[in-house]
Amino acid sequence: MAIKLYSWPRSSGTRVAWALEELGTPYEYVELDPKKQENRSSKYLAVNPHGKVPALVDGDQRFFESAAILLHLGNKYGVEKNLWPAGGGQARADAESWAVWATAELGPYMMQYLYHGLDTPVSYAPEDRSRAAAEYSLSQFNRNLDALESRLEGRDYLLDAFSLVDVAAASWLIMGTMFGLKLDRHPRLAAWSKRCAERSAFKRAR
Ligand SMILES: N[C@@H](CCC(=O)N[C@@H](CS)C(=O)NCC(=O)O)C(=O)O
Repeated sequence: MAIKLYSWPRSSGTRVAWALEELGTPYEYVELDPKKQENRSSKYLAVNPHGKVPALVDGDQRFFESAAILLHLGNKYGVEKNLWPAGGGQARADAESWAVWATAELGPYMMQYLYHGLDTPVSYAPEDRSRAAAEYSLSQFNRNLDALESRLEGRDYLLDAFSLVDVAAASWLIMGTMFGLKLDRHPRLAAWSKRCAERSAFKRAR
C-alpha cells in the first residue's frame, strides 16, 4: 500500500513532502482543504487527533507531527538511500537530536519572533505584538542560530552529507527568509539554507 501524506501546500507538511521527494519513495498526496474544515472531519481526526497537517499513513502505521514523520521516514527508507545514518552510532544520535531540536526549538522560536518582533506578512498587528515575547523569542532564536552556525563550521550539511536532518532544520529557515527574515549575522547557515533550497526535491515539494 502506498504511503499517504495528508497535507496542504506551504504548511508543516511541506517538509515531509520534501523528505519524500528526496527519498524517491512513491506516495499519494492527499490535499485537505482547511477552508472546508477537512482537517476537522472525524475521518481525518482518526489519523491525526489534533486536526493538523501533516499526517502520514504507511501501511498499518499512522503518524502525526512532522518530526515524528521524518524520523520514521529516515529509519525506514533513509538508510539505504544514504539520507539517514544507520542505527547504533553517534551519527544516528546526532540525526535524531538535530531533527527533534529543529521542530521543538528552532521553528517555534523563529515563528514567535516573526509574529512579535518583525513586520512581515505573518506578523501580528503592531498593537497586538508583545515586546517581552519578541525579546525572549529573539534571544532563544539567536541561541539556536549560533549553535547551528557552529555546527556548520567545516561542513556543508548538518551530518557528513546532505540528509533528512537538513530537511528538518532548513525547512524552517527557508520559510523564515521567504517572510523576510535576515540571516546575515550567520553566513555559514545562510549559505547552507540557500544550498538546501536549491535542491530539485525541495522545488517539487508542495
Ligand atoms: N508541530 C506540528 C505543527 C502542525 C501545524 O501547526 N500545522 C498547521 C499547518 S502549518 C495546521 O494544520 N493548522 C490547522 C489548524 O491549526 O487547525 C508539526 O510539525 O507537524
